[in-house]
Amino acid sequence: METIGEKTTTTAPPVAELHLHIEGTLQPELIFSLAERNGIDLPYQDIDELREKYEFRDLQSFLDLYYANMAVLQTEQDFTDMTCDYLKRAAAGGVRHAEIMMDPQAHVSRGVALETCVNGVAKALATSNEDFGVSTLLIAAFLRDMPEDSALDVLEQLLDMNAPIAGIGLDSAEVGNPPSKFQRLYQRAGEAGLRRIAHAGEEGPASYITEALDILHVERIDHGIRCMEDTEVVQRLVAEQVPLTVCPLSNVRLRAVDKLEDHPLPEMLAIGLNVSVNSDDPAYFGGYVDDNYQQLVKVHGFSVPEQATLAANSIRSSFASDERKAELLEEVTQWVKESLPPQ
Ligand code: ES4
Ligand code: ZN
Repeated sequence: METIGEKTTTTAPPVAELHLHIEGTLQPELIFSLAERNGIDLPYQDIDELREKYEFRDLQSFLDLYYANMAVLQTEQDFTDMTCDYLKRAAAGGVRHAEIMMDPQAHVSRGVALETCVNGVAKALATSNEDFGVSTLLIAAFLRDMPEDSALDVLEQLLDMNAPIAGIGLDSAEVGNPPSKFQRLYQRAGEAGLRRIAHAGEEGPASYITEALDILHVERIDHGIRCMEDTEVVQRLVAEQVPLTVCPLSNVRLRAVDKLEDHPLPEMLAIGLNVSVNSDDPAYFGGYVDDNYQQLVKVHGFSVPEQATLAANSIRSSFASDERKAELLEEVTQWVKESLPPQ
């Protein structure tokens, strides 16, 4: 705890970041420097003109810009640089473990080799502990607005090349692309011993959450906020303590909720859902995990114990080893001691 003048501030707790798209960490400055390095013409004059595009109406309007900006990622080094930038910034904001999604199909479909994108990200992750004090693992996310056969093809290639992936995820345009479309993909991933997660209930209905659990056999739901529209789904998620990786600033920017004041996270926490706080695409949504915590504290008045519960949920819901989880849970206990005012 720091005291600045009259004001008492707490730093964000040590956390596991469980919902992060590495391509969503591409900052405008890096977009411009990679464009120059790779001789790519951007359809924006300067960083300010690019920033003007960061007003999103919905998920699709964001995805259009997110995929367009990936054009600057060409070489293995580009992917490594982007990943190192994220790790450095995340570590400064209290992230101690990160489970990082990447979208291989978004790169292969524009002519970048699978090895280039996977090896580039994996290279930064291989030394993340030594370099930044962040343990990491990689999750290959598949684009639900593409055919299942494309995902199956890329998964087979990832397995053939022995890619260092711990699991698979499902992202991109949700409505009209239900989890059931990917039954064979998740079956194959399960047979290959991979962990399974999926976005559900971000823009799509609560029934997609149920499908992801029952048809895809996922261990975590990314977002899941629309569970709140169905009491039976909520009861099940509470009973089974299914982890929901919530991204408050993302939900506001993509207009899933009107403003942070209206976000369901406080109620979700109060009724015993297993929720954590994550950044999703921090370069696009105005903040990293610590920024999400800071704004939640400001707008919803989350207490130190409430923040500690969110942090502990993130660690327990991660795919880290039991030893690593114990170590990080101890750090949360320490953070609580340092953050509570002296008795
Ligand atoms: C995403 Cl916020 C969000 N939702 C779905 N897919 C995504 N890919 C990157 N960010
Ligand atoms: Zn996401």
